[in-house]
Amino acid sequence: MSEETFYVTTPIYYVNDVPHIGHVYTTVAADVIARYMRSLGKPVIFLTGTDEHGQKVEQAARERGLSPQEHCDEMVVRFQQLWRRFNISNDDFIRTTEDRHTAVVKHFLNELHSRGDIYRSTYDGWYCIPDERFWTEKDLAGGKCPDCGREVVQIEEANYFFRMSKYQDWLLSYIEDNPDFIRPDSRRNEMLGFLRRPLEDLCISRPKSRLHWGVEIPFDTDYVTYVWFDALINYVTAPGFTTNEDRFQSFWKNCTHLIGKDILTTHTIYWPTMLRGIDLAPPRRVFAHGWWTVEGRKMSKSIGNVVEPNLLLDEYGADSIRYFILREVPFGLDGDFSHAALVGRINSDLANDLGNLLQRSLGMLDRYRSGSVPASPGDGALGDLTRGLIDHAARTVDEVHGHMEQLAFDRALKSVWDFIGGANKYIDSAAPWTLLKEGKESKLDVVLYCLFETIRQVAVMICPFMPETGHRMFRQLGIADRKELHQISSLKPWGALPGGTRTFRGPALFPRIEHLPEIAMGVGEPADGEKGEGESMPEDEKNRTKARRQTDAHDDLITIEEFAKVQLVAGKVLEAEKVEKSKKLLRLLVDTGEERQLVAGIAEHYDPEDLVGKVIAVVVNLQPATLMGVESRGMLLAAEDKNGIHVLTFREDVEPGTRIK
Ligand code: ME8
Repeated sequence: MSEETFYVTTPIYYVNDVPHIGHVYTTVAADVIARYMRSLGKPVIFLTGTDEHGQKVEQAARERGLSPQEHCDEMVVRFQQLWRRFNISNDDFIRTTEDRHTAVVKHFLNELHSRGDIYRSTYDGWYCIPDERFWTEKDLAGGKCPDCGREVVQIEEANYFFRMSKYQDWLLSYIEDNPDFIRPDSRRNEMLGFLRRPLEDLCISRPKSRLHWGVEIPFDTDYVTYVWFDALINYVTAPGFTTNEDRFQSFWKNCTHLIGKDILTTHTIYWPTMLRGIDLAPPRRVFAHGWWTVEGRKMSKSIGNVVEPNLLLDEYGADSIRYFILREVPFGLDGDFSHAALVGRINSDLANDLGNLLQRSLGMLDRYRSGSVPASPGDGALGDLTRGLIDHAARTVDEVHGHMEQLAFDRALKSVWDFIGGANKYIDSAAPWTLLKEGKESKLDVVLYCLFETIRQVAVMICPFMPETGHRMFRQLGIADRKELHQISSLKPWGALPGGTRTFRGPALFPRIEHLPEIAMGVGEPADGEKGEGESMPEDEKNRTKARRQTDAHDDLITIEEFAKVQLVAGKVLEAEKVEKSKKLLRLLVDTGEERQLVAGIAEHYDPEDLVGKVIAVVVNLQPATLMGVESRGMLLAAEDKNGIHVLTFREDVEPGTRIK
């Protein structure tokens, strides 16, 4: 166990943005590494937040008739709520409009000014209004903004500048001497290349005649601070720079910034030189991950393919998405989000490999040992097969650790899944059913114990990635209250699971998904009347989408026998209530001849009280599913049109359980 601290940050997201899968990616990655480090016993700070100053915020607030602060206070909630739904365990959430932050920004400005590193001069050059960035003539790409490709305007105005150029040589040697500072290597090389050209000074002010919404420059109140200069400082504000020096010093030296590759220059050129200017060391590491596209295309509002994370959560739940985004693509490379790939991972990795290991093991323990884990076997009782499994466990713990230190999330998960595969093979080879038949009771005990210690080790290792699943597994293993058995630090030496633990069989962790859900349809097609940034959908993609829709609508005729497979009955609603923390879901208790719990996405259309006593139509032979942690055994029927959702009800008081044909 190490007392070494760990500090991880995400970018602070623009408060105006609608959170999407890209924001989810960085935040989930930071959450996973924070949870992993806590599980090792390290003191951790995990910081996320919002970037709230600047022209775009001022403008959006004006358009809504609100003050910029009121606008920010409303918008920030979308991020905070989404992070709760994704089980993000941030220790702090910083907003750049908070006093604790603006005070530190002013401290930076005063320090740099008094040291002569901030000076006033006239800026004569190009400016990208939407990006709020100055560019020199040689920066421009074909006369346009090199970052966003939009028009730039020429301006001449007096401003304040940070002497960034002074630190060029220092920064170059710092990056050369510290190969782990910028990760991955491709990004490090990119920045070394960037630094081969002369570094300009950085314009860090905006005159109030153009922009009010920012941190006022303390030594000239006609100006506010450039948003990026303000925003980067959040990373030292939160752990206590100038307010809690001890805490700040102990965490800052172990800071990892997770960012997307879009904001590499600000984090690895501006930021370390700003820190150097006031004698602070750079963060330990800046890791720039890759870019997500959706169904093969750039995410764009005009294409209409921005993946709305709340809809994904309703459909798949937090853990499946968390698993998918970190397993599918090596951290650092670009990735593509597609529903088909996500459903594929859920079915093969989660439902099949992991789900089956747990279900078949719990089933055997129930049948052979009434759900009680046998005592931990002594060393002498272990055969080669079991020794192989135990070695595999130890190897996996080490591999996962090595990968996590490098933020190689996909490899860490692959190691755990190799181990899960090993455990499934162990069952097949050890064949507990044969041991039972042959009366080899003590051998059977060894196999069952080792299987359950294996499952505990798997649960501990996947818990940072899939916290709900990890905790469900702990409950099923009967160790929900034994927090010390949930920690990575409890995996070595092997065998911490106590004999005599009583397990519980629950519903499948991840029910298989047989069809692509409705929200998967139509993704990638331009919204009516809109063209996607000059691109059009490739012909073969159009045809595939069309074919899929036609099949759904008309061609897929079924026989009466096939229809009869769906068991539809009348059910009387006994209870209805909102599912905690969910906007859309209601939990219903329905009498369908037996009491049955359903979860339905109708909370935005029905008051729970209005449903009680109604007789509705229910599919009762649907595989159970768990939504927001609540099990649903069946599905009610409803129609959705432009006015909302209408639950199908009977006018007459039909006897509950009556078959609908
Ligand atoms: O840049 N793929 O905020 P922002 C992967 N406020 N990651 C993506 C992504 C995509 N398609 N789209 C966004 C800002 N991201 C500044 C940051 S920090 C001091 C100030 C993620 O709201 C990725 O982490 O534009 C990227 O760096 C960040 O969102 C940009 O968020």
